[in-house]
Amino acid sequence: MTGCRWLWWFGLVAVVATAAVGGASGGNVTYDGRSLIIDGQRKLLFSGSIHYPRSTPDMWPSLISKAKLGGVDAIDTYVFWNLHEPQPGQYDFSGRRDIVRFIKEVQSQGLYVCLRIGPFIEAEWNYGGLPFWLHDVPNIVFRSDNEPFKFYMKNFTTKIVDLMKSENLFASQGGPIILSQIENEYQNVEKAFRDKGPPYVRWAAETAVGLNTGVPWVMCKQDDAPDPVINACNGQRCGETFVGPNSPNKPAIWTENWTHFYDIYGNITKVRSAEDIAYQVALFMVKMNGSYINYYMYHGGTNFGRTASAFVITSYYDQAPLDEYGLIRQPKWGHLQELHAAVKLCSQTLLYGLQTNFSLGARQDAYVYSGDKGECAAFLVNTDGVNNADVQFLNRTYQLPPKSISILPDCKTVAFNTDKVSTQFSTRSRQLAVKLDSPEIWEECDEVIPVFDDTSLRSDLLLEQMNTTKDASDYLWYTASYQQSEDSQSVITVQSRGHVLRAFVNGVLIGSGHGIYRNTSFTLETTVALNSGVNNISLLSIMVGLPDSGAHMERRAAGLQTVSLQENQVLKNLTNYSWGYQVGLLGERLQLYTEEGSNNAQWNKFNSSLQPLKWYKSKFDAPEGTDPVALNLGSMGKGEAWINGQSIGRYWISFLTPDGSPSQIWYHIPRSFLKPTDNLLVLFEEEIGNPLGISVDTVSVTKVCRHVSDSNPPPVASWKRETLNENKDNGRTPKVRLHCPSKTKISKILFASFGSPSGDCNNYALGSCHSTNSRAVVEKACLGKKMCSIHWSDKKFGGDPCPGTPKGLLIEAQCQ
Ligand SMILES: *[C@@H]1O[C@H](CO)[C@@H](O)[C@H](O)[C@H]1NC(C)=O
Ligand SMILES: *[C@@H]1O[C@H](CO)[C@@H](O)[C@H](O)[C@H]1NC(C)=O
Ligand SMILES: *[C@@H]1O[C@H](CO)[C@@H](O)[C@H](O)[C@H]1NC(C)=O
Ligand SMILES: *[C@@H]1O[C@H](CO)[C@@H](O)[C@H](O)[C@H]1NC(C)=O
Ligand SMILES: *[C@@H]1O[C@H](CO)[C@@H](O)[C@H](O)[C@H]1NC(C)=O
Ligand SMILES: *[C@@H]1O[C@H](CO)[C@@H](O)[C@H](O)[C@H]1NC(C)=O
Ligand SMILES: *[C@@H]1O[C@H](CO)[C@@H](O)[C@H](O)[C@H]1NC(C)=O
Ligand SMILES: *[C@@H]1O[C@H](CO)[C@@H](O)[C@H](O)[C@H]1NC(C)=O
Ligand SMILES: *[C@@H]1O[C@H](CO)[C@@H](O)[C@H](O)[C@H]1NC(C)=O
Ligand SMILES: *[C@@H]1O[C@H](CO)[C@@H](O)[C@H](O)[C@H]1NC(C)=O
Ligand SMILES: *[C@@H]1O[C@H](CO)[C@@H](O)[C@H](O)[C@H]1NC(C)=O
Ligand SMILES: *[C@H]1O[C@H](CO)[C@@H](O)[C@H](O)[C@H]1NC(C)=O
Repeated sequence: MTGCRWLWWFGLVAVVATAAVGGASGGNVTYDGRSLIIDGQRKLLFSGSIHYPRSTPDMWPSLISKAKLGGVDAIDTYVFWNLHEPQPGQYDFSGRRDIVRFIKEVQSQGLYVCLRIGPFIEAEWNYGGLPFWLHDVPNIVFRSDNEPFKFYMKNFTTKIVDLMKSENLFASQGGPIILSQIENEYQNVEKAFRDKGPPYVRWAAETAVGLNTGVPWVMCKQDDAPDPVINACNGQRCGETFVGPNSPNKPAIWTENWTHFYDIYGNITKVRSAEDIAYQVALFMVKMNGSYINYYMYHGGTNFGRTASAFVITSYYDQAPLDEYGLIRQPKWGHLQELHAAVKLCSQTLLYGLQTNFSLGARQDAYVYSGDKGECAAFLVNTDGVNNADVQFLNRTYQLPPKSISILPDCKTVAFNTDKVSTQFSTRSRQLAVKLDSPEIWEECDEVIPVFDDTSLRSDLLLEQMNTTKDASDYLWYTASYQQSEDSQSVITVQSRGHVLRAFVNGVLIGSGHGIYRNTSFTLETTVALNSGVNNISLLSIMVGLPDSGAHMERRAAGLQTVSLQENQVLKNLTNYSWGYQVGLLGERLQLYTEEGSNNAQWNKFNSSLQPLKWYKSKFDAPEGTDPVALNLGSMGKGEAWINGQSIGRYWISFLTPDGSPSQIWYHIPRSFLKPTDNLLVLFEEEIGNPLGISVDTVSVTKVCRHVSDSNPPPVASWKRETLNENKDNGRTPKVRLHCPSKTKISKILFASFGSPSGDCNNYALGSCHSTNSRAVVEKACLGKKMCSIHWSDKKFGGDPCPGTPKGLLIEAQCQ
């Protein structure tokens, strides 16, 4: 992961001085110590990562517009080298790879682009984005001062820069790209390259700058990024951890503000709260003078096909502000939108004003910005993670919740507090659309377990897996023909460097094993009955994505390492035996997952036998409507799924998290993969699965909820307007708005309480004060509507239910 982010502050004096010194090369985009400067103006920018190949071109316009609505100014994407140059000199920019189309879509919606070329990107992407053919370039050492690597890196970087230039996409040409990135988090591995590291960093910076894009370059997690390249911070807590730019003339950029963390098989999703994100962003802005913050990811999407790196699940950053399907995730999206709006209200003062900071208490600070025309903006910070704090600021008292920041665009009114979520919450759910539970609609076909005689690739050693498959498949068969003089019980021990093993002897599964993320090695030891005569040993070694990071990726190894048989006291070491190899599955070679290829096999009627390694196929009609579609594979084991010939990714249901549930049950089927009827679904199942449990589901937001109260007032998005209208309604007046997304309407009020409801939208109950009119008032205002607004006043609810008590209004509604 990596990203582009900055945030910085400079006093007026410093501003004038640094602006004169100026920073980077570049026609219309430059920078100073405070921020990027676009067409002469300092900019405070929020950016969101959206990776074009992790969604489909028909999703791009809506993802970008939702990001824009969320207050994002720039879209950040990596460039995925191995998608674009699958063979040396052969380029592919079609379909999901159409980066020019993606950038033009961003441009047409008026947003900027941060282009993170890498071209090593990590990104939880297969081989960190490097094409596997690089592995076979003689004498290559990746990401080092190594001529072969530098040749190909420069070649591809130039190709991309030239492509962007030919389409006039750099800001210096009138295009949207304001920033580019070279390399990625190199400092993490630099030491391993000893004296070959620093010259490589210098070379990478010089090469990038020499491409004359006219816009600045960043390196993230590279504290010593050479001038004029800007060093940027990646992480969840750049507000606390960033060392800062390495020159006073460079702005503070946060390239990857992780909105949570990617998921791997076996881990429980760690959700990062909207409150924590907002706190760290605001802190970065004031403490680090940050002026550019990128959310990694704003939309994560899907690792289609075999693009996920080792042990990374198919769904990518589903917890981001836009979820895997592109649906708005609330309250995260809305809370950040309000943060952006509050910051934008004061951005001129922040960028051009004079900053002072002073203490408001033991663990409370004020950061105040003042402009030369009397403008004033303040951020009040409470770093105490446990206690509320009442602070005095300019003769007023403010209550700051634990670990929170209040933003006062006029130094008086709190437009936003990072800990107070008053935006709408929403609940996403899946509805069953098509059941595939009837045996008649399924056909199946056994994958052939090859024996030694079937193989043509031979070696007297156990071959390294990646070097053998060239990543053409996850699967590599190691076969041996083992002669035995009499029937016996033996113990077979197989050591593997990764990732998964399914061992067969004479066509029967005798055991399976697998490694885990970042510890991919494991040993399988099991007893096996051997016949007298020839025994066919067939070991299927399976990868779950190539590595994506670390020094010397070109030397990493996977696949079987040693094989031995122990019979009574006799050890037979088969490691240097005569092995025969088959790369990939027969079904893959025949392309059983395509309409045409599926005719290459004799399919049988479904039978529920407990035989592993099976292909299954069925057909289904697309669910009506436009809601996103997902395949529920909860009844399956491990494998891959295809829709109309396109892989929707690997699935691994049987790898449970510590709480006993699969890491991912639903697998996104983009609408554009579907036809109205007769969609071909093909699965390859390695274990024992039950396809009759599979269903095609739709995904939508079915419930919305909102909670506002005297201490948690409505949002800032309309802050200015509402301040102006303040007198129209008595006191706490702004309206509480509720709205159902896409084509749904409010069909039912699930809860409504004007009074002192307890808890929040995640967990609420009636409090001691409750207006009995609550439900009736809310139903009248909302039922049957897409959106409703309710004045939040005693009058509206027929009188004050409990004079003197602070009040709130909590509504939960069903959308249908
Ligand atoms: C931020 O800017 C202010 C005002 O110019 C300066 O005093 C402060 O040292 C800067 N902070 C950092 C972390 O650079
Ligand atoms: C950007 O800079 C170029 C040359 O430096 C100039 O020709 C062009 O007019 C500038 N564009 C804008 C929008 O200022
Ligand atoms: C990349 O290398 C190929 C030869 O492998 C060469 O034909 C091509 O011109 C190079 N492209 C660039 C942009 O250097
Ligand atoms: C997975 O969980 C382990 C144990 O909680 C944790 O140390 C690790 O950081 C997690 N990895 C990822 C990628 O989330
Ligand atoms: C102002 O902020 C800087 C940077 O966070 C900090 O080092 C300094 O102690 C603060 N000054 C006061 C008076 O709080
Ligand atoms: C705060 O109050 C004091 C005393 O009432 C007054 O002298 C001072 O001007 C006030 N300061 C501001 C910023 O309003
Ligand atoms: C890869 O395989 C080739 C033969 O196909 C062999 O010459 C080479 O040494 C192998 N490289 C590695 C790293 O295993
Ligand atoms: C081993 O494979 C050979 C070749 O396919 C086959 O003829 C033989 O029956 C197999 N032996 C066992 C014990 O399955
Ligand atoms: C990696 O896995 C192996 C086998 O499961 C285990 O013995 C070893 O302790 C693990 N290493 C680490 C660092 O967790
Ligand atoms: C078998 O031979 C390999 C290669 O020499 C060795 O690494 C391994 O330890 C041996 N296995 C046993 C059980 O002795
Ligand atoms: C297996 O072959 C390797 C490499 O040729 C050799 O180093 C090792 O000693 C051999 N092991 C046995 C058990 O023969
Ligand atoms: C990073 O983003 C998270 C939310 O994604 C936010 O809480 C945090 O404050 C941000 N950090 C910085 C330094 O921008």
